[in-house]
Amino acid sequence: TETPPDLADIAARVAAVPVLAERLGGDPARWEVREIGDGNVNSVFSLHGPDGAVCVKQAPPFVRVAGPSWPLTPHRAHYEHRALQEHRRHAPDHVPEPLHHDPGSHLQAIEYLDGHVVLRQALIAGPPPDRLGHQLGDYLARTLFHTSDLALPAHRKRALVAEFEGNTEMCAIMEQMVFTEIYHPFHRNRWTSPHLDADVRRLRADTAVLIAVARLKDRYLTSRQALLHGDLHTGSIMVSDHATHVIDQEFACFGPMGFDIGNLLAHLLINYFAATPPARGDETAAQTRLLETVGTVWTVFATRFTDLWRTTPTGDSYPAALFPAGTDTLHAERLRYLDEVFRDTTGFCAAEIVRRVIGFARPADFTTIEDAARRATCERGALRLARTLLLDDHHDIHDVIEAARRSRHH
Ligand code: SR1
Ligand code: MG
Repeated sequence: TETPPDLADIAARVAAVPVLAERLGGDPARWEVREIGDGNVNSVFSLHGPDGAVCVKQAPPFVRVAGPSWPLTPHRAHYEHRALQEHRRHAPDHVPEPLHHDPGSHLQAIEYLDGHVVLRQALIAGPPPDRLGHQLGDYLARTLFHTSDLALPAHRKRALVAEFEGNTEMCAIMEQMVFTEIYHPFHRNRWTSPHLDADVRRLRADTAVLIAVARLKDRYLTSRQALLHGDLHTGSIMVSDHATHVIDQEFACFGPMGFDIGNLLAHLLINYFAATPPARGDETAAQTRLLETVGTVWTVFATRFTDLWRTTPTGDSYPAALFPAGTDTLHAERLRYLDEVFRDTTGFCAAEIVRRVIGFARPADFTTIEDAARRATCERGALRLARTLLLDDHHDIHDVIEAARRSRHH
């Protein structure tokens, strides 16, 4: 009963914006318009003309996959556009160019990423691209450092925080979906039943788990550490042979850096568990590469972030008047800061894994496994990892990688 998208209307709206019409060239009646989105929330189109292409996103006043029965603010398009602008400024190699935003129709146009595919699909089909871990570690370091109090003067930071506080409806989705509704009976939950029924019951009855997750929710609600992407899963990342671009910033808000990093690691690890063979077996080459990528994301993030802090400490929290750039006075303090980000990262990684097994938005890595018993085996391994990440200390990223291996073999 879904209404087919009005492709002619999309073309007409684009034709009315000179900068877009020029980019495409030729007669708008002859542009090739296709719906290309497969995300949960928005409709996405590509438009090709003789001179070029653009990507167009339209935010209907509801959740795309659910339809009008699940209303959702279309103003999410505004926050996505603003986050694209802010993040693009700091990581131009990894964020597509925002070209246009029409607040009236909640329509945005973004650079068309030629030759790219969605990372989740690439990982379901094969190993991670070689440079993925470096590129995403670099993206995270740049976007998170430059939107934090380490880089921004306080007045600018407060203004940005105030601006993104308006994205409340989108944050509320995360607050509910990630930290709350999966831990009690809720009509949108949909785990692999009956295979995982006992696992879900056990998790919900575990007070230590519930407290650990509530602590993370409190952190998501109260921290304004940096401007987050807010939904950094592998469906929000496009890759080509050489490049990696991050899209879909509609959940952008200020929050703890570990929320973005943990989300990304969760989805790399979900793919690792989804490839679990039915019987106990060695890791495949693709799985080994995934774990290496997990390690690289964190180490590149931590190294670049430290370099940025050392060389461009332009923010107000550790004033340059007291801690001049290029000195080593803050060496131990930087390690402590990153330790805290790492603790957040492992926690949010765990929370994201759990919600993707039990909740509404289950990832294709798992759902494309047709055999329910086999799917449950993969998902159970992921839940095992999440539980240990929530409850036990993990000193560094190698501990996390070893915990993933143990959880798969259990
Ligand atoms: C209603 S939105 C469902 C999920 O899809 C998005 O990608 C977010 O992760 C959200 O939780
Ligand atoms: Mg999305």
